[in-house]
Amino acid sequence: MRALKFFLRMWGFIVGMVLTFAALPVGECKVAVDDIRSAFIEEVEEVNKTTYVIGHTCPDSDTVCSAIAYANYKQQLNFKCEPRISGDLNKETDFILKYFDVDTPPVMESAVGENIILVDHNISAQAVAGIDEACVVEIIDHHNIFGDIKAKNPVFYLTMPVGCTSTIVWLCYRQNNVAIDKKMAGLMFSAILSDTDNLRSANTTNLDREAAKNLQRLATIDDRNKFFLEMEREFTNYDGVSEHDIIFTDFKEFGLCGRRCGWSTVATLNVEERDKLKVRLDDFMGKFFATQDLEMFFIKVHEIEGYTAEMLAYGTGARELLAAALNLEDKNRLILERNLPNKKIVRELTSTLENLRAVA
Ligand SMILES: [Mn+2]
Repeated sequence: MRALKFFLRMWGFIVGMVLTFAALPVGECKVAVDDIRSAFIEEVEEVNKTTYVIGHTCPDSDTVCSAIAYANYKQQLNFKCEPRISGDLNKETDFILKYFDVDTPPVMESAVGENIILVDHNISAQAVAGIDEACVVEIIDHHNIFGDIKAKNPVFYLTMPVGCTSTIVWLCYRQNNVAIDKKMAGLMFSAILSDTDNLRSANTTNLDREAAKNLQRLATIDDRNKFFLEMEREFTNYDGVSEHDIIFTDFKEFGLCGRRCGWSTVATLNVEERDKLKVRLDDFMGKFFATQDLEMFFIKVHEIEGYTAEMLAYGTGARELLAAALNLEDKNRLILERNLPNKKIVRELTSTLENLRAVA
């Protein structure tokens, strides 16, 4: 009972802290976040046992950079903490770590028996193997909560509806007056640009903008747009990469009113690159689609410079459906003058299909 009361009190405190974070200009709150953590964790953490900070599998830049920066933050607060990754780096993250001269963290094969801090995810399907037999002590995240990560101990769970986990990590540094060196600033800055598409995506908040502005200064990056394009140049270089691999770099299967569909998101640098890649992918898909057990296959090829996109669609009626869903006149050239989030397009597709059915 006492433990429960204590937990509830602490929980109220955390919620209060999060609200305070949101309401106050950074730096005005006098209580440190880790005043809470020590009360919770002392009983579950063996002294001298290292806690590993790790992001999701198929790591992206936010997941890797947040793990490194958060481990650094904990180290500065005298916790034994080290970053780990749960898969190979993509080209973008590789560029970022090299640019800021930061070592790639070791890959963790299994979390069994380890103390773990999860960053940038909160479901076991995306977590490192063995997470069910690990001791999760913290979760720092900005995603929807599905809640299938189990912990036998109270956890420090810091989640905020912002565009990037690194924004939350930045807030932890600021809140606790922990110094942010140039390297860590560079990593968090890059992660924010990566997760928010250079602060343009729909999930970008003012807090992300504030964090990016502060971190850009600390990382001594002069031109944000120039840096972002440089960062994406390698990532979107598909020379020597097969069409199959391009399509499956970011691929998801989803249900559209009971139909099995595929969705691939492909990034390119500018309109010329987008047009070139479109021809390549279209040629390939002409044959490849028939080999897939899917009713429809959508590919969104977007370009980073102007933030436009072109949709490719395969399967009976797929182009017509997409044109109707997005109010596009030419079903043979499905251009989005402004890139839309995948979720929004799928929502439009679903409601259009439902309406068509209702009419039929
Ligand atoms: Mn993220």
